[in-house]
Amino acid sequence: MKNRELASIFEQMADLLEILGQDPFRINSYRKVARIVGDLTEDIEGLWKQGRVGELPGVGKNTAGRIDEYCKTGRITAHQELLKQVPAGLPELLDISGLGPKTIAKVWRQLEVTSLDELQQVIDDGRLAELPGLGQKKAKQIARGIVFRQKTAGRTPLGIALPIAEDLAEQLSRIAGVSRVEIAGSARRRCETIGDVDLLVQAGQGKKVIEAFTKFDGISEVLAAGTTKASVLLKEGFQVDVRVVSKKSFGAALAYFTGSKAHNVAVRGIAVDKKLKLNEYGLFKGERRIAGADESGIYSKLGLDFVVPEIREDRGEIQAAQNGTLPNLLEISDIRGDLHMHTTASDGTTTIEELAQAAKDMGYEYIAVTEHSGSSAIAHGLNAERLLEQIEKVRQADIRIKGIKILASAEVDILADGSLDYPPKVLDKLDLVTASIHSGLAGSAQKVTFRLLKAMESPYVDIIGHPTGRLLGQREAMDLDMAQIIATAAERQIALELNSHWVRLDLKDVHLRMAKEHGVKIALCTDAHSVEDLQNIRYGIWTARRGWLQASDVLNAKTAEELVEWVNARREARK
Ligand code: DGT
Ligand code: CA
Ligand code: CA
Ligand code: ZN
Repeated sequence: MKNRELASIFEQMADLLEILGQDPFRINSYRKVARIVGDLTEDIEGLWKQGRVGELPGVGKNTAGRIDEYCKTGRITAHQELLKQVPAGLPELLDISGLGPKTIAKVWRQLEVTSLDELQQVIDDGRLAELPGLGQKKAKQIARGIVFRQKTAGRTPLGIALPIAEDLAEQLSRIAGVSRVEIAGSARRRCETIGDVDLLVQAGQGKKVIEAFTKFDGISEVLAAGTTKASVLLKEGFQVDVRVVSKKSFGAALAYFTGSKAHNVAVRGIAVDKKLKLNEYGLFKGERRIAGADESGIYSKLGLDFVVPEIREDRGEIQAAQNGTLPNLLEISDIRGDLHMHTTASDGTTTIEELAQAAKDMGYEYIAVTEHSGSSAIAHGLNAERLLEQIEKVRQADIRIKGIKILASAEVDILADGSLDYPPKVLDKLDLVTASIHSGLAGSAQKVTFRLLKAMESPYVDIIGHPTGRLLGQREAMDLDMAQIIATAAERQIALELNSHWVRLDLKDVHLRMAKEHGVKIALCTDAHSVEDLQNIRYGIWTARRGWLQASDVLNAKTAEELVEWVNARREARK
């Protein structure tokens, strides 16, 4: 689907217009189009072929013409023209968190900054901080944004890379002579971000597979192509490595290229201890191959229980596999409901009914509807009065829709001083309360940790939403004292969220494992803003497994009855 690329072109046009100080009306209209195209569940090219682009809300004649040009030629002239009006090094500055178009315009006009290097210079010599309206604090934030950008550059979120990898694997499997295709590498381990995608193909004739593969749509450059392997660059900007292997070595190659490298090294050490040799072709005793066609044969010949890809990180899994103590990891079927979702009442695009129906179709027993609270003005957060109306709507929907329990909940803002955005008597009307920080995330460790700890003192808070506030590749996690947060959550029996949207995955794997070890319950929620978003739960499941979570560690693996009991235990303590 081209939707994402088209959306980012419109987004960049809006940013460029803003840098150039042009018409706010046009800027807003481009941003709106970007959002609409980005949220679209249908393929924009498909709509275009059917002549239906004009039906999209907010798309006038002008915009429809630009979309038409893009679908025909892959580019938009107006976009190219705008790019010519700013120095070539400016657009990449937009990717730095804490640096928006208005500030970029300032540093360009007033300090003649035209590139990342020059931006770093004016930070270092203090001139950035001296700009009117900037200051030390903002300059520091931008400096951190640059470091963050450099750290994450070149890695793609799993939620972007995996659907593309799955599509490529599907196309590969349709090539004549191909009998098996697997995604390997970090994508198979379901890491939160992917350096490159590794695909493994089982086929007799490597050359033909490679020839067919390098002609796939969506490849912008063939970096290398031989008789058994190829590396290509996709238009999305990341690399894909394909390797063709024989049937008798497929399992050994899959194990090798799944990694992680640290896991492989440790497993090879066990082979050596047993006077065996392990490589990407098989497990060998002298010259004889004793395993290699499948991964399970290799683990079992080494005296290990099978280790699922998500935990192959050399974080204790090998010892557990030797001792027969590997955890029985969480599965999608363990999840009985989703406790974080937004409707049109705040910033979602769907209704309570649609969400409930979709959740029911997924086999869930319950959902909790959680709008934003008043201080999240951009997200149309609800003041107390509107929340009471929304609770009434939830109650009515719950009666109308059979077969699923709909809980009245809210995602309440944690304010600057750590207090909650609704008074106790309003919170008391909710079945469940999630509290989240949405502002001031760049504060010092002391400040942000204090805010969360303060919020956890409230007897009304059941879950802390997206605890660190990070957005993969866009915004750094809050500088929290995680050990203290986890200790307090354990003491007060408050659950921490694993926000399962692939751009958040917050908490992340290692923190989940810490939380589990301290007996803290984790709530796996999608933070859905549309019906489709409910499917993001799969990213949460994988991340939970990477954190060694079992069903017993998960709040929403409880039955509806058990969940209510869990909440009520805290309510009792309030009295
Ligand atoms: P990425 O691409 O950075 O997200 O991470 P991976 O894990 O996919 O790493 P990649 O693509 O460099 O290599 C794929 C797998 O191949 C890796 O997980 C383990 C294996 N591998 C690569 N290089 C080595 C190596 O030098 N030694 C061993 N034992 N395994 C390696
Ligand atoms: Ca890789
Ligand atoms: Ca690779
Ligand atoms: Zn939120």
